[in-house]
Amino acid sequence: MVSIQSRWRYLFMFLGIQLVVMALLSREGYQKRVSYFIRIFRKPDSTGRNHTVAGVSGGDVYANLSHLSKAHHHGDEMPYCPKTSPFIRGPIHVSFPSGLTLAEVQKKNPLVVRGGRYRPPDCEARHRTAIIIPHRHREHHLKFLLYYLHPFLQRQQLHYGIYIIHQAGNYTFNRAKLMNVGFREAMREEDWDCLFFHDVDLIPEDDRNTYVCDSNPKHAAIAMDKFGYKLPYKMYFGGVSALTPLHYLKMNGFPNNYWGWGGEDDDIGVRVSLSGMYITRPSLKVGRYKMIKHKLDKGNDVNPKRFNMLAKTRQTWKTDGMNTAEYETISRQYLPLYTNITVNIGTEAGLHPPSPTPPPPAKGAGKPAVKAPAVKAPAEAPAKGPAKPPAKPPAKLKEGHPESP
Ligand code: UDH
Ligand code: MN
Repeated sequence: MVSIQSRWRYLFMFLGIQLVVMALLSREGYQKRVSYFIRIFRKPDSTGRNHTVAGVSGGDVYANLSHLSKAHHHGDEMPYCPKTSPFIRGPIHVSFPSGLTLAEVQKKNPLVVRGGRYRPPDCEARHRTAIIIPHRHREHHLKFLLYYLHPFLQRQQLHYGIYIIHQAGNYTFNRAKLMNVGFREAMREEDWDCLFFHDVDLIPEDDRNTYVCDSNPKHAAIAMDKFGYKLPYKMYFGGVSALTPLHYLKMNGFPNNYWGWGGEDDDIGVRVSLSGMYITRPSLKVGRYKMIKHKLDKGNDVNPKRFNMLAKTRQTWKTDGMNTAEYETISRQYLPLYTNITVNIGTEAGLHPPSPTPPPPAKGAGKPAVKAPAVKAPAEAPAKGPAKPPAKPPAKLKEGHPESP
């Protein structure tokens, strides 16, 4: 016979078990359980690298960074950072959760200061790297890039700054010219020893891909998911590349005349060899990137002149580039996670094409537009002249974007 007392006991036990099961199955509880199991499966070894099992690849880009905030060295006498950062771990897990906000990114990066600058708190960085990002209407991508890039660069113990070069207006996009703007505007602020020219939608997937310069221009984004993690063709130089100020000036920067999508990255690759340098690359294992999926933007139609222009790079590189980049800075904002430089780069017809309507007043800052100290008139697209008809890519330059229209 079961007493009344023990019946009550059974009833309470039953209810208790029910409650526990419900809590475990509730969304949050369930997620916590799952991430607990993922954590115990992913054991860092003595080198600090991630070993992943159960199909989970790559580590958390923020792992181990939090204790940095506590280690504050004061005074001038800081030791140099080690040659290889102890935070480097290898593969990084990249995904794009909905609902991420810039405020969250800011909170996760407490040591990043105004304008998106950072220095390691406990050692003197061996490298000063500026990241130059050409941008228009890609705020959604920018948010993810900042989420991953800040901790990625901190893992490498770099002194770094992030610059967004924002093309004002709706005229056709010009990626390469924005890079010239970025180069000049970044170098005006600090003595950067390396510049990373970086598409907004490419997320590095391995922190051994160090954002420092080589003795020659370096192409970093050699293994993108969209090309099956392979180099699409030998001369490819798009996505993410790294040059010292000397490399950049030696090749006269990037071309100013590629309006719209395509060709400018190949032109830049050709400039490297025309100026007596060569392209270096990390290994395929390390130079891995995920591209956030997107369509071709409005205002960035495929440039039909690109192959004709590419065929002439040998004749044009010295007279079209950094020495002829003309633009007007509209505003410069030192935001918490990056420096935003909004710029008028004009059109194919020049910086101030004759127009029947007066140009709109410069927005932002309220300060007068600062004219770049650039010199000559902008180099125009090759004059109409009797253009030769190679409407196809030069034999050696297979185009790098199979899925482009
Ligand atoms: N960019 C902008 N805004 C634009 C256009 C370009 O910010 O309107 C910048 C941005 O940094 C971007 C970079 O320029 O990452 C290069 O442009 P892209 O991303 O359009 O070039 P991509 O080679 O384009 O990635 C591939 C065409 C996509 C069509 C694929 C359909 N499946
Ligand atoms: Mn892209």
